[in-house]
Amino acid sequence: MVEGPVREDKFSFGLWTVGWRAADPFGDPTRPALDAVEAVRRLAELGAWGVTFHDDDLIPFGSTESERERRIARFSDALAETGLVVPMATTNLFGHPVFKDGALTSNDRDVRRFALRKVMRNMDLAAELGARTYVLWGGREGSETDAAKDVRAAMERYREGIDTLARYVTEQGYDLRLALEPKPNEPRGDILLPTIGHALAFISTLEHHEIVGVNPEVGHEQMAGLNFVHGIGQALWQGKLFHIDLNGQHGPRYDQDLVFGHGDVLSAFFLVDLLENGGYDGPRHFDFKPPRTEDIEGVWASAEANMRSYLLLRERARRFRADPRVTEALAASRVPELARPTLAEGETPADLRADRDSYEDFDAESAARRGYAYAQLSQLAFEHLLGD
Ligand code: GLT
Ligand code: MN
Ligand code: MN
Repeated sequence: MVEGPVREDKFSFGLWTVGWRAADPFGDPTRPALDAVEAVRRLAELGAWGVTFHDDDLIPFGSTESERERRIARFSDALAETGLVVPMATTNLFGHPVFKDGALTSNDRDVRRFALRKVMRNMDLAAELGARTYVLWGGREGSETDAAKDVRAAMERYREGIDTLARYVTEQGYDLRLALEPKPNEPRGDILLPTIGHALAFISTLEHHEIVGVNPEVGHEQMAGLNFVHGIGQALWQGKLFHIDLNGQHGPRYDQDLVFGHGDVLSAFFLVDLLENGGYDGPRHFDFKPPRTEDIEGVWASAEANMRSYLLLRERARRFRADPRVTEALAASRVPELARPTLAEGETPADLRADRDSYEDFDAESAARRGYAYAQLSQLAFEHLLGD
């Protein structure tokens, strides 16, 4: 049994997750609309710490100014009543048909300008509500045919768009950082910035790169057959893990958005171990879809399941790290040795070249015979995961 969740765990949920009405490309919604105030209250009762939203989750597209204000006021009151915070906000740049060819990279310049304004408007609200991260998921930035998109021009417009928004944030004095969310495909046949690696490379080209990072989602990397833990490791190493979307996925197929851990559970174990020990102290944000089969009680059961899965994995990861057999196995596998620089302090390439031990007198055959003992180590992790 695990205790919690408590606010300090920093669990957050998108309004669009528990509020998903479960319409899919083949069927109608199976659940009624969920009021944002009700979502805030139930999430707080379950022990969540934060709630996140798209502009259109809170204020339907096309609402009048007075309707907008009314909805924001109700939402703010619910936050004050429950103590829930808004750590992150984002923009819906994919739902309305105007975005059918994308937003920041639509071929239509008017659409690109409209998209920037839509983001700016919600950034004002995000800052007002105290958010520290602004997510940009470019779900419609892409194409179905390579004839339609000049990718080099699209990247240029993407760069212009993100830099314009980063500049806006800076000039407004908002304490907000931008986090780009990669995804390989769906809803577009191919989406630009499909993986963490693409996004990191893109960010390095930005003028305002220091306030732009990534918001990787478990299932999105796994849809592309990639190792999520490795992607997160690299994002952390580059100081770019600004936010994270936790969920579950069974390998390359459509985006399942399952409950966290309910996919590749071994990867989820190593992910939690990395987040807990790798210097990440941001939100543990769940971007899942309560299954279409569930009624509203099932929605709350699945929301709770995300947090319980995380806590269980965290407890297993802690036991793994505290186990003396693991310390021994890590040493036998020479895992700590990787932290040691390959060159000695002050050693130059010329010094290395002159070091006979490293090459001329190196016994490659005997080094090749040394095993890495990963089998024992990996089984220890597996057994800790199963609670043994
Ligand atoms: C959409 C998408 C998610 C993104 C959200 C942010 S919207 O639900 O599937 O992965 O995180 O725009
Ligand atoms: Mn997501
Ligand atoms: Mn997803």
